[in-house]
Amino acid sequence: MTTAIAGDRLKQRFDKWDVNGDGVLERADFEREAERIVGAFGQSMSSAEGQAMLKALTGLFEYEANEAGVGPNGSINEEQFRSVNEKLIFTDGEATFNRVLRPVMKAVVGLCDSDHNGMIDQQEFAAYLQAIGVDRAQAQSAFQQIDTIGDGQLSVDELLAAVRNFHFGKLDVNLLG
Ligand SMILES: [Ca+2]
Ligand SMILES: [Ca+2]
Repeated sequence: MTTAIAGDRLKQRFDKWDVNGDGVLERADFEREAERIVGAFGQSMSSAEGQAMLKALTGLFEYEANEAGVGPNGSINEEQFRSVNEKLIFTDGEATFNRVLRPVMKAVVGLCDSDHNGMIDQQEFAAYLQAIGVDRAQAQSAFQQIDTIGDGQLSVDELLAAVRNFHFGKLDVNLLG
């Protein structure tokens, strides 16, 4: 990995998640982000899929706030965010990363898995990228890179590996939007 890319990508992530633009991350930002993603899929927040995304993202905020030492109603500044996530991505190892991000990626799969087989096929993936605002032209090559098993379906584990690889600078598609 190159540290510069990793640093840029954490900065992008911070800015994206600071939905209300006040320079710190708080619980409300993660609630708004859940609403944004669920809305982009044309689903309601009261659906099971909407509730799963809200729970996953507020759970992620609680993890970040706890690690930053600010408490569940606190706010996380950019330096705290960088330090928590550098540790999570580069120091703690894959098992911890997967434990923290799995609920979010499962919620993503829940939102775009139109045929309910627990995996994302090419068509579902294209709809997903569109919902999170990633250039559709990237969909096919990204799909092939993420589908490491090569069965034409993306599993939650393959998607988690892709999010890690994005932060390591090994993949250019940002699956968290
Ligand atoms: Ca904020
Ligand atoms: Ca599917």
